[in-house]
Amino acid sequence: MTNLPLVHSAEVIAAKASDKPIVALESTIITHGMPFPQNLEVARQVENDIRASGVTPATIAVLDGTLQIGLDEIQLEALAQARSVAKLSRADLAACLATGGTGATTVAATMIGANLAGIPVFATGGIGGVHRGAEDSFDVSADLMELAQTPVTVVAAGAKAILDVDKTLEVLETQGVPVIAVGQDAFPAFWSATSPLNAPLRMDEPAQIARAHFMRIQLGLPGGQLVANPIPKEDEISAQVLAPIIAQAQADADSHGIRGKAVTPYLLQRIFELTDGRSLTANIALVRNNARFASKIASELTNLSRTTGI
Ligand code: PSU
Ligand code: MN
Repeated sequence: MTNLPLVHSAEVIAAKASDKPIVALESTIITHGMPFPQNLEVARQVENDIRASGVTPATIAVLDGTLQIGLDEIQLEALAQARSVAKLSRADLAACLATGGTGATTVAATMIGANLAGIPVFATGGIGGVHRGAEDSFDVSADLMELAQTPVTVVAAGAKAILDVDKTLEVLETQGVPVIAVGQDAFPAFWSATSPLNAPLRMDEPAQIARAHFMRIQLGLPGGQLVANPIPKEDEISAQVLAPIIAQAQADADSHGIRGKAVTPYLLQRIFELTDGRSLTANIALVRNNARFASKIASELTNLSRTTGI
């Protein structure tokens, strides 16, 4: 481990030294999920939401061949403004580090980094999933398989309606990933608080989610948990409003031959344009909401490990 190019920010080092809770954050949402300068404002806001909860944020990214656990203000700003930054998932992480590259981490790669750094909780907007038409394209995000093997609890606002939510839940079930809705039975659909599908599990208290995370470790089960935290009602865009916009974005992606890892960023950008930016306002609200909830889980997990010594 000693030769791993892993660098912690000063803030994360201080939190670790005093056993304070930490919440990991991904960086692809900054580089590929939102336009500049909103991406930088949101990244800062989300970090501050976590700090305001008495928890330390750790945004994860690869900078010049080092895996950064926590970014300082200058690094965050540089990443938010950088052009053509690589999007790193499980498949890309080692190659980027080995060649001294720079890249933003997806949910999958952020989970790997958080786990290496001993951070059990991670907040984001939405996870990748099974894309519509996956029966032809085979486009299934590596995020789902990561949840099955890396023990990090991920707080997200469900799966985006650009995905096939039914198939995404089926793959998660097959992979043995607990999917836990918060405050409602319905599995949330990112910009919309509900979807026609129920989540397999429901827990309304962060302490329950922390205990379940802990119990998986005690059982020797690999993998994490997906916490599906709905967007606050006042910020949501209804599924009816979104349906034709998503169909349009999908049709545009198909007609432009968008493939592979370019699909998700393309669809997000197209939906941003087609909603005149409303999708971004909703996205910001839900990420902040997830950061606050993840902070509570992280605090509960810290209490649990203090009392149990594990
Ligand atoms: N959802 C968002 N914004 C994003 C992503 C998802 O609202 O930026 C990113 C996350 O980093 C996620 C990735 O892990 O997209 C999934 O990409 P793919 O579908 O190529 O696996
Ligand atoms: Mn994909």
